[in-house]
Amino acid sequence: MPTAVVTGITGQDGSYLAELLLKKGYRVIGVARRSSTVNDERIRHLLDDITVVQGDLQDQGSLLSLLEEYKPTEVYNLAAQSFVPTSWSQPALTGDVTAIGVTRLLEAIRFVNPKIRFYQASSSEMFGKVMEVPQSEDTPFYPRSPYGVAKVYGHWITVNYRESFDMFAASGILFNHESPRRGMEFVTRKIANAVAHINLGLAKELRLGNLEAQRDWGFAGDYVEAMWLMLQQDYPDNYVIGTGETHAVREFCEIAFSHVGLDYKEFVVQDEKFYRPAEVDLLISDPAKARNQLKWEPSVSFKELVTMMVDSDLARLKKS
Ligand code: NAP
Ligand code: G4F
Repeated sequence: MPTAVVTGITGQDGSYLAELLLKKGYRVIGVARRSSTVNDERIRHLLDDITVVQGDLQDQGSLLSLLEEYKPTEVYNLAAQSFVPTSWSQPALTGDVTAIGVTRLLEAIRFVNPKIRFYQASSSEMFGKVMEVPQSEDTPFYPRSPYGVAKVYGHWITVNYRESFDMFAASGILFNHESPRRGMEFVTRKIANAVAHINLGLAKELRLGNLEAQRDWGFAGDYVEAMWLMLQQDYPDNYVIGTGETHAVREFCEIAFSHVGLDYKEFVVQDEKFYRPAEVDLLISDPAKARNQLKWEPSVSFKELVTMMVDSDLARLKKS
């Protein structure tokens, strides 16, 4: 039975990846940082099947000892301070976790067993103020937030350990991927949750920032399959993962509200508070390499994603 270590197990992607790896017959070791309250909402249904161990990307020793104890063949680094606005209010923490944390994990692998295959969760935020449209593995980076800057470091240190130490270190440059398990502060979940509240008479408006920003949005469940595929290749590489389509935040609102028979214009209020110091205006992937080499394709359309998220929040609220 192969063993995989997944950092960020309590996050959106950690939960989907754990489900996928269990289905494929892995022993899954999830790494969670210590907190004063239980934070296992997304993985509660998996707790009988996975092992959750304490570890923190800010603590080198914890990473070394968990690799020594569980002897994985694959490590997926999904942990990060991943919310872009927080990276302006906590830039040093974001750098320590999202950038230097990658080095700590790579160092732990190098010391314990350099044959371990490593996946780094890189991001389309690295393209930032885009240098070409669409964005591929060869597009130069121009990050626009401390988060984007930290991810560029994480990407290059992964490439550097591949080249310096011949380690199997892959970097997945994933475009935005969403699901009913997305954190509430990200725009898609914020919209889906607000639509459900408004539809049930529990809220009257939705305050948002820039409605014109465009993103290449896919379904998180599809994207974790690409992570796994990257570690099954003969050689480690960089891969762009996205749908190849882009949509504005405004379109997400339009579809989400109209799904419950409402007009978003009557409920959405633009609020300066949610604008960013520097915006990423347009992201759209060129996923040709993933399609050709990994044989990876997304299975959920934009409209299906929006309606899945609204339906899920409606069902959750009705139940509670
Ligand atoms: P998420 O839901 O925010 O999950 C982040 C995870 O990292 C959580 O489990 C969090 O733990 C953990 N974490 C934070 N700081 C940590 C630390 N110091 N030590 C150990 N764990 C720590 O993010 P996601 O959407 O699943 O994304 C997974 C990864 O992909 C992230 O690296 C993200 O930056 C990257 N990414 C995401 C997208 C996307 O669209 N979702 C696109 C490209 C790249 P707590 O639960 O305790 O907070
Ligand atoms: O949902 P968002 O916060 O995601 P963002 O900034 O694109 O980052 C996400 O995707 C990245 C991949 O490209 C990941 F690496 C990262 O970890 C994260 O998962 O915002 C999307 C867009 C932005 O342009 C933002 O300005 O939505 C716009 N927006 C408009 N109003 C808003 C809001 N975003 C948020 N969070 N809240 C608003 O009220």
